[in-house]
Amino acid sequence: MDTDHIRKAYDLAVKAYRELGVDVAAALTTLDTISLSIHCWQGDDVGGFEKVGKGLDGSGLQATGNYPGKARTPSELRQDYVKAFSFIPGKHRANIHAMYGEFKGAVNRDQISVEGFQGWIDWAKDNDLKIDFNPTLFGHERANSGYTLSDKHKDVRDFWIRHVQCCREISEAIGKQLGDPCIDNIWIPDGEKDNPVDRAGHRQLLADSLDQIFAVKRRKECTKDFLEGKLFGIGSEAFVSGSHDFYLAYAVKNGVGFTMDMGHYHPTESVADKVTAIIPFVPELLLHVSRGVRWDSDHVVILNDDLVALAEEVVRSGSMDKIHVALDYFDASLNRVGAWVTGARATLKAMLSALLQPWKQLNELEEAGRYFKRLALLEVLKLMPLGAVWNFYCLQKGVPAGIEWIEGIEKYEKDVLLKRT
Ligand code: RNT
Ligand code: ZN
Repeated sequence: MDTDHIRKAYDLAVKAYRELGVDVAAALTTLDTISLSIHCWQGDDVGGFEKVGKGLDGSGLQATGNYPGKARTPSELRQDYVKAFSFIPGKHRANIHAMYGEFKGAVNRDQISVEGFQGWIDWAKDNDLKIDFNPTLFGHERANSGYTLSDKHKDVRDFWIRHVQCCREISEAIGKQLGDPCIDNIWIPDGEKDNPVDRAGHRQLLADSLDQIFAVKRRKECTKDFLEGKLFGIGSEAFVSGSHDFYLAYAVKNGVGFTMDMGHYHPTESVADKVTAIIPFVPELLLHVSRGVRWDSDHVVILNDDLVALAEEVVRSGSMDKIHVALDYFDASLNRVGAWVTGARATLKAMLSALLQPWKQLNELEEAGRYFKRLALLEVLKLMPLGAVWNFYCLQKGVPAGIEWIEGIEKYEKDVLLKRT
């Protein structure tokens, strides 16, 4: 895109926003502080690199599609990741899962240690990235019952408690080496296809497992724990031990971070509305930005109303410093690197659109009961030149502004991805 044209359009946009009382430069400065945690699992359809313990995947995580070119090795995944980062303006984070460790021999999940992640850490250092982490409690023979931390069998629970402990230690080591707290997000698949008679029993066991896990203290400047609930999964339609309510109560009581995934609620429920309901009562909030189509389908994130509403609530909450934004989706039916970039750019655009609102003025109208003007102004905002500001931001950050990034992805597909057979 013509850079002169981008600058001219930006200058006009700045003036147009100024008329509404919006400081565009200030919005861009804030946008620059937003660091998205970008999920490695979009790159290989939630595969991982393990050599041991593979079990049924009862997790309900379905990456559908068989588009060619998926990353098969750690180096391919990291190469694709770096390519994706090159099209996303700003400084972002890599979010990896325990199953992406690189171990010399067969190391089971209750034995993993930071050595298996040194390749990731060194890569992060080379690319000036920070890392977040997730224990992997699915796709393993010890999870074949459909339960892990809330299984009725002590040996199964103990195995997974050990795994989560290893992961918290790894997260701490990652955070220490990279000089930035590594977010450790715990999600478990536990649940049942049909109605269990003992919901209480599973939930008591889950609380007990978590108590054991968090009894070990980790350095807050190196790692932070988060808990992610869910409504249902494939094979856990009737019951999920770690539901939203369960973890919310647990997180509030125990001062643990809380995660909300946009795909983990009833389709008419607004995750955006939950932000300010929860943020005062938990230490920090992690958002998994996803797109459910009819169900928790984890489609590639796009700039839609749900995403904009979420971004608005994050910005308006006045607690941006307590909110972390991560991406979580996996689509195997199209170019995976392009999927990463599409979702990341959409999320940043949503944030920018929220930052470009005259919040103070809207709030004054609200307090004065001038609801017509509030409504009308919000409608006017929808057609403001957001794209011109976005293009300028990309230019400033040295990433393609217009459609060039799409061509960049297609070139990478031709030169690299389609050569993987
Ligand atoms: C699953 C959760 C969880 C996973 C990742 C891979 O429903 O959303 O966050 O997507 O751990
Ligand atoms: Zn999630």
